[in-house]
Amino acid sequence: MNMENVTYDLRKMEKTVKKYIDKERFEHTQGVRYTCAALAMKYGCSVTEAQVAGLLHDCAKNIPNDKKIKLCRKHHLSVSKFELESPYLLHAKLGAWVAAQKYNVSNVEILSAITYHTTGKPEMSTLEKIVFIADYIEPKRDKAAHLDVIRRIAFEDMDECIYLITRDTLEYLNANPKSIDDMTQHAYDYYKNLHEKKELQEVI
Ligand code: DGI
Ligand code: FE
Ligand code: FE
Repeated sequence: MNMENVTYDLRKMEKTVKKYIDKERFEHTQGVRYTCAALAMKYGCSVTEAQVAGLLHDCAKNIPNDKKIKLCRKHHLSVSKFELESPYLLHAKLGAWVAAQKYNVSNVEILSAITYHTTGKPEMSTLEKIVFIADYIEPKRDKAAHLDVIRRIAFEDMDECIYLITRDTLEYLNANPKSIDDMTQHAYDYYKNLHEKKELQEVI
C-alpha cells in the first residue's frame, strides 16, 4: 500500500519527456500512457500513477548505448552479461533511475513498473502488468503477431495476456537470435505455469 500523498503534474512531465525522446517515441509514449490509463480503469489501479509510469517508461530510450552502460556503472546500477550484449535493455532500469532523479518520482511501484517493462518478471504487481501490456498493445504498435487477440485478452485476463506476450517475444528473439535475459525467461515460465494450472485453451 502506498501511503504517499503526492500530486503529479502530468502536463509538465509530458513537456519534459517530449524534449528527450524523438517524435515517434513520443507518439508511442502517449499511446502507452493512455493505454495504461484504460487498463488502470479496468483493473482498479490509480489512473494517474498508471499515466506517470506510461509517460516515463521509455524516458531513457534515446540515450546512446555506450552512455547507457557508463551511466549504469556510475550510478551503481547492475549490468548483467545479457544487458552488455544487448545494451538497449538498459533503458528500462535507467529509465527508472531518471524518473527518480529527474522527475522526482519516489513511488516504488511506478519505478518498478518502469524497471521491468521490457523483460517482465514473475509475480508482477497490477501496475507492472499494466505497463508491460500497454507497451506491447498501444495503438501505434503494428508489427507483433496476434495483436488483435492479445489486445482483446488484455481487457479480459492480464495473466493470460502476459503469457501470450512473453511467448511471442521469446519466439521472436529465438528467430532473430538474440541473447535472452534471464528475467524474460523467468517471466514466461511463471505465466505459462499459471496458464497451464487454469487449464485454459490455447487461443492462438
Ligand atoms: O522500448 P520499446 O521498443 O517500446 O519496447 P521494449 O522496452 O519492450 O523493448 C522491446 C524489445 O525488447 C523487443 O524487440 C524485444 C526485446 N526484448 C525483450 N526481452 C528481451 C529482449 N531482447 C533481448 N535481447 N533479450 C531479452 O530478454
Ligand atoms: Fe521500452
Ligand atoms: Fe515502450
